[in-house]
Parts: sequence; C-alpha cells; structure tokens
Amino acid sequence: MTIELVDVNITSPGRNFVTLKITTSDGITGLGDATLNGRELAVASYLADHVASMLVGRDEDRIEDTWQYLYRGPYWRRGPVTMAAIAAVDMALWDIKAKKAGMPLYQLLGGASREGVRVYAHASGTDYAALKNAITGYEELGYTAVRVQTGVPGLGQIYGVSSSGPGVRYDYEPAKRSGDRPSEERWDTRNYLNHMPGVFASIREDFGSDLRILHDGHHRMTPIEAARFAKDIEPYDLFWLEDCTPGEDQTALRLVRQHSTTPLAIGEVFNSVYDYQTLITERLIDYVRSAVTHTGGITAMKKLLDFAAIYGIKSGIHGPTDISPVGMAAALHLDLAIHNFGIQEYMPHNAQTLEVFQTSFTFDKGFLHPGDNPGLGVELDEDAAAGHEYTKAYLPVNRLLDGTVHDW
Ligand code: GCO
Ligand code: MG
Repeated sequence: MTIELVDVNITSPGRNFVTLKITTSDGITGLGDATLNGRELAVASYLADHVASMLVGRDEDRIEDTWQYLYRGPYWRRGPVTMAAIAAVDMALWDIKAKKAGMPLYQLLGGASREGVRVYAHASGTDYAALKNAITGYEELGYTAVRVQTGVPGLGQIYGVSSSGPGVRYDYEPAKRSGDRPSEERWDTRNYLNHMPGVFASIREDFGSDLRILHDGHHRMTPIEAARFAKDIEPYDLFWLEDCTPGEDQTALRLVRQHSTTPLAIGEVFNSVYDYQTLITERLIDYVRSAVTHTGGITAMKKLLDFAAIYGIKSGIHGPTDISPVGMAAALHLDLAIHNFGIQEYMPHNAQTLEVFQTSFTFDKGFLHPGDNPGLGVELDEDAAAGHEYTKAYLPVNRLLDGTVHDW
C-alpha cells in the first residue's frame, strides 16, 4: 500500500494547533502533531508546500527510511520548524502502522513497562495563599507531583503564573492573542532568587515530604545564579529544577552540577539528540525534557531516550497545552513502553480542544494511560475543527526592569 493523501489541518479551539493527516491507498488514516507555539504557519507551510507531494506514493510502512529521507534529504538540518514537520509525518506513520497491526502504539514499542504514567500538574498562584490552594486542589484530585510557579514581589505578570484567580485548576496559557505583536513582561532575577527558597520551605512545611515538587526557571539565570539557586533549594528536595540556564549553552550546567545535588531537567526548546550530546555524556542532567512534537517524532525520541538510559538519565517529556492531544498521545505511548521513564508533564486541554481531538486517555490517582485503541488512539473531528479559525497568538517577550530584553 502507499500514501495517497496528505492534509494539513489548522484549528484554534482556544489555542492554535497544526495537525497532519496521512491517508493510505486502503483508507487508513494517521495523525501527527505539528504545532509550534507562535510560529504555527511556518510548519504548516513546510509540510503543505514542501513535504506533502513527496510523501504521496511512498510505502507508509517504511518509517525509518521516510525519517532519514526528510532529515538528510533537504540538506538543511534540524531547527524547530523542520523537526516539528518531520515529527508530524513520523507520528502519523506510527499511528497507521499500529492501526494496521490492530494494537495500541505502545505494543509496537515493546509493550507496557508499567501500569500507568505518573504525571505532574501545574500549580501556580500570584501569592503563596493562592499557590497553596492550587496544590491542595491537585492533591484532592489524586496528583502526586506538582510543578509550582508563583508571583514574585515587585514584579507583575510573570511566566507560569495563572491570573485566573482561585480555583482547583489554575490554567496557564502563555500564548496571547495580542494582534501583530507579542505582549511584554518584566523580570528581575534578584527578586526571584530572594523569594523562591521561602516558597519551597512553606510548601514542604504545609504538604510534607511525599509530594514531588517541580519548578521551572525558564532559562532566566546565568550559570552562577543557577548554581547558587540550585544549592539554596537543596533542603527542599525538588524532584527537578527545569531550564535553569539558557538551553543552547550545554556547558553552563557544569557549574550548576559542581555546586548542587538538585536534579536538573532541560530540553523543551531542543530539537535533536545533538543538543544533548554534552549534557548526556557528561551526566549534567537527570531528565530529558524534549517534546515528541519538536524533536522529530517517535523514531527520534526513542533513540534519544535509549541514549539517555545508558547514562542513568530519565524521561520528562514536555506536555503543556501547546502540545496537541495527538502529540500528548505519542508521549504517553513512549512513556508506557520505555524503561527509563521519569515523569510526564500534564496540562489538560480545554473542553473545546477535546471536542476537536477525541482521546482515549484515562486518569487515575495521578497516573495517565493512553488507552488501548489501535494506533495513537486520537481522532480528529474535522467538522468541529473547522469551527475554530486560526488566530495569531504569540508567546510574551521578557524585559528586565530597565527595559533590556531578557530570556522569557
Ligand atoms: C513547560 C514550558 C511551557 C512553555 C511553552 C511555550 O515547562 O511546560 O516551559 O510552559 O513555556 O510550551 O510554548
Ligand atoms: Mg518548561
């Protein structure tokens, strides 16, 4: 059989998603997530204008060969746009192969290594009272791990903190529909470094030692600031400190490692195994944070995680709402199958998104399962998708208090 149709679907049920749909000559369909937050149309064009026609007529079963063809073929390598496009094709082909086998994808990846996938929720609050309320709400829902982000005195709206007010779920959606330009935020690392250790101390005091606490530094610290911070928060036993320094500077983490035993996670802005070469071989990190969607798909992610496993490094696959339910399904099948699973990020999608993408995921006491439908287990309702027109949205730009552009 061969690939007959390749369609790119763009929809915006509250936020933008780009989905690739491949149909074979015997009518089997496969889906792939190609969403790149704030640059969605670049990936859609890469697929529709440059990739779709070369897929038609290819054997859908030759996944590795198609991956190499799309990676080596264009001469230009890597980058988030290219690797998201390759990921979408790869996911769709795995979806088709597993549907043909009549099995959920995790069976083709070696079968389940565990009964469910431990996930972490996003708890945030503009102050400690609101954060505490959010953590309590997640504990009541059965979560055993939470990522905590909080407002910092002297700063306004900052990364990771919901402004939606008290409630069990504190939704946080960073991409803003703000017309032709991104919105702007202000930042001061000194205020942040002075404030955060006290927040972790209060959480440990209020919630005890069992709760897994995660935190995202979102690339804002210099190596020496990150080293001090990781050392200061050691007594609060974090599950991980994420993205403490800018992602592209692999050797920055040497300094952090020398000074602290706080576990480190990095990689959501990476798109290739080569971005991790130093980090993995020098054991500078504990968790790989790539998204299946931005790292070339299931084929590439499985190789990356097998490489990490040799060095005792585990997975912590990226799973915010800008990863579509299709990308999330790909992550969950990998999580279930690989041996070196660490934890999975989980930020549930809104009701509109779940009408467009119907999933078979189940959640039980802090653990997710991708379900046992053949393939990835996600259906795209194209009529529902057509009701949500693409709306330009951007991630914010960050500036220091004096106006200097900083990492967001
Ligand atoms: C995370 C991430 C996200 C990113 C978002 C950008 O850890 O989940 O940092 O919140 O900011 O994916 O599009
Ligand atoms: Mg992050």
